[in-house]
Amino acid sequence: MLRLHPKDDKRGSAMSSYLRIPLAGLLLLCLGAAAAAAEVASTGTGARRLLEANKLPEGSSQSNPKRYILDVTVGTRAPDCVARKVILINNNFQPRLTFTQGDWVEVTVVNKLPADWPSVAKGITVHWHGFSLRGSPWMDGTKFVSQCPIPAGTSFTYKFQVNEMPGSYFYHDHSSLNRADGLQGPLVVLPRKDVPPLVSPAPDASDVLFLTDFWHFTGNALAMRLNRPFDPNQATSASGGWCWVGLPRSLLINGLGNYGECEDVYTRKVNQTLPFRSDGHKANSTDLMSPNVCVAGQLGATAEPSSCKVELKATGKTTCGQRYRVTAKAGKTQRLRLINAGTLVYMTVCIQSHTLTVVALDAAPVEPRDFFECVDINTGQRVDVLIKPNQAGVDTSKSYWINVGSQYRKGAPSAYGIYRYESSKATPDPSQIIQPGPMADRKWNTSVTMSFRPNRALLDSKADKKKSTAPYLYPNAAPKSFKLPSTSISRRFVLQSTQPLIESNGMLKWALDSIAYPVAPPCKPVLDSVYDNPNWVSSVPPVPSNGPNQALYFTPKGGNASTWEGNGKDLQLVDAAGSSSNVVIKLGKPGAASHVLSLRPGEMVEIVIQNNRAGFNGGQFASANDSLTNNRNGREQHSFHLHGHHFWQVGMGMGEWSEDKVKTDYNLVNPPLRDTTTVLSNGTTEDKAAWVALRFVADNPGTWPLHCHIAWHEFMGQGITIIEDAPAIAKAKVPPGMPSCPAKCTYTFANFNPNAAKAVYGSSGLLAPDNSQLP
Ligand SMILES: [Cu+2]
Repeated sequence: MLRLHPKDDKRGSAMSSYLRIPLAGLLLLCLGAAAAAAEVASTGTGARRLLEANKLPEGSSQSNPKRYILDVTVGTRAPDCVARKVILINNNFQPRLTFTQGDWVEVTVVNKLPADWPSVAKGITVHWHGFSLRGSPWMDGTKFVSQCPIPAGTSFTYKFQVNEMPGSYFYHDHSSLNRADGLQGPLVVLPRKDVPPLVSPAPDASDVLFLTDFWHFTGNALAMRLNRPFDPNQATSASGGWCWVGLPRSLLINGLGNYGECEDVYTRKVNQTLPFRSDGHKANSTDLMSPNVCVAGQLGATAEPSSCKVELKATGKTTCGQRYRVTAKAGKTQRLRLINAGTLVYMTVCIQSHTLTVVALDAAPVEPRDFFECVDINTGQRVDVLIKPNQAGVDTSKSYWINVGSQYRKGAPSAYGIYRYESSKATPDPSQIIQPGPMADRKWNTSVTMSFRPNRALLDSKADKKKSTAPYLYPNAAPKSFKLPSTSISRRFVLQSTQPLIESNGMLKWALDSIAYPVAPPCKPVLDSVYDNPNWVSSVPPVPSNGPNQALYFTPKGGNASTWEGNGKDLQLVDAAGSSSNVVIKLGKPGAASHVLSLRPGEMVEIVIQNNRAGFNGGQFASANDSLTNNRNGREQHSFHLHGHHFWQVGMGMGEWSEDKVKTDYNLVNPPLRDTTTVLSNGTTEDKAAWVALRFVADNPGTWPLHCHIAWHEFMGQGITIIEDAPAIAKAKVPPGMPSCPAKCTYTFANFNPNAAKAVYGSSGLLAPDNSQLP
């Protein structure tokens, strides 16, 4: 489906000839937004509604696309009872977008963030999470990979065909931490009427649970503190010291949560009924003042709300105490689209007394599987479930709890919603709340995760002209992407995930093969660099004293597994056990730089992500005299998301990956198809290694990040850019009107400086919760 064009519009100079949307055009778009307001649809009333983004329905052809406008502003809301400034889209918090498969769409993002918004000068982007965007790699919405960000006061229109599987997705900012503040929302792709249904008969009703984790400071203000020296010896009074973001203050279900289960504190009563956390613990003031984890003795600790009582003023209108309710009908099948759009937390979603039938993972259809009460979703993942009628033990005159619990983050909160049968007026009994329990006690382990089977009947369905039907993958009739992974691979990449300290500046990073995203990349998207020069990848500056700029790989066959094909001049492939079947990588000193993985057209590759201990490869300062150093032999779980593709999750396991795992732990026949996967740690102790192996066909020319979807980890550098089929990129047509690039580009932010921070973030240095503006 990639449309190749003669390079007839090749730009003379790299950036200067980008078209900009003329001011007159921008005004017209804004007027369009106002005119569209009357067409906003909702699925409910009051705080329970899921709002649709403004929509200007028209035709759906390339020349007559469906047009949408996302008007990005800031306003005060109290999603979890604590009032603060959040990002709004068309004046709504996290509204839903709905496309239909095969639609041509144009989505105009109007950046109206105010001048005092943290990091407003960095601009914004919108990424279509889970979309492969075949033929439209410039529309991926990734800062400095597919585009430069959209500056405040301007707009950019994303244009593409919804050439995707029907299913559950989301859209979100992919430039900084703005998505923690609300610059995101659910994205549903409806099937065309003539494609086979996901399940038959079709569900009677459908709802979305858009799940997020939420803080009381803005995402960029919190992220700024991650960009200070971790090494106490390198921190100064001007830089301050590194601080972790801490636990989310609440989880939100469709924008509704209750900080510390505070809803009764709003009326001056501490709620001692509903547990604060998934271990059943009830909230107290200590929970509500979860301290910032800062490097000992460093500047930067910031006061947080200390209790509900302090933060909640009885000023009248509030959503406080409200819970999202799914309304179910007796005798009817309900579909729920569960979307974990959090920035940090791995979630377990439970619906009391009900069996959840999983029918799709990350939009990809799976053979249905039943789970009693609970399913797991890591950040970036989607799980579609059916709740079938007439379940044993379910009384349809009652209501039941929905529990969204946190995993892996001890002390992180839960959120509660209500699964209400329409004949029921009562709220469920608090004593009946179910708790998912810690990961170690749960069923959703590696073998369960690997046991999902792709729904081949749907993926393989073909057009039937006699019956006027289209294939499920319409308009992708038979994409190579869905070719089974048993085909032999051409190359295997092994990416070691670690958390090194950078020696030169004492910064803490997350890295792959010891290379983290740079703070200041070249001021040009990677996609444009490859477009201008398909051999650009060979000119990527190497990491100082380290050697590589490209991901390392080896040929897996023919007894040649110890031979590097790639750019590994300073690297060794060390056979730790004296056997070529047990290959590990030894790397040089960690650094922060452009890091790319270049794929040839049409090859099937395997990428292994090895979750190694934080200080692997000598990247830590063993002598650093801070308490956090003691933890640096540990590991954390991560949620790796690949742009531009669904991949076959061919293997997943604990311990160190080795060639032997292909025989013992791989499924090359019918593995799960996903776009986001967990790289586990050992649930309870976090001291054991784990790995995941992915395969896909490089048939989608473009530049596609592979990164941790924990936004804070990504911010700290945990990702790599895949360059796919550079010659085809160079022949593609650049869409007109891409945002122009700033003079200076940063992935992250300048080091902390108290005076500069005050100027940008207000007198407290951060944007604090603001009860005076409670609506
Ligand atoms: Cu991560």
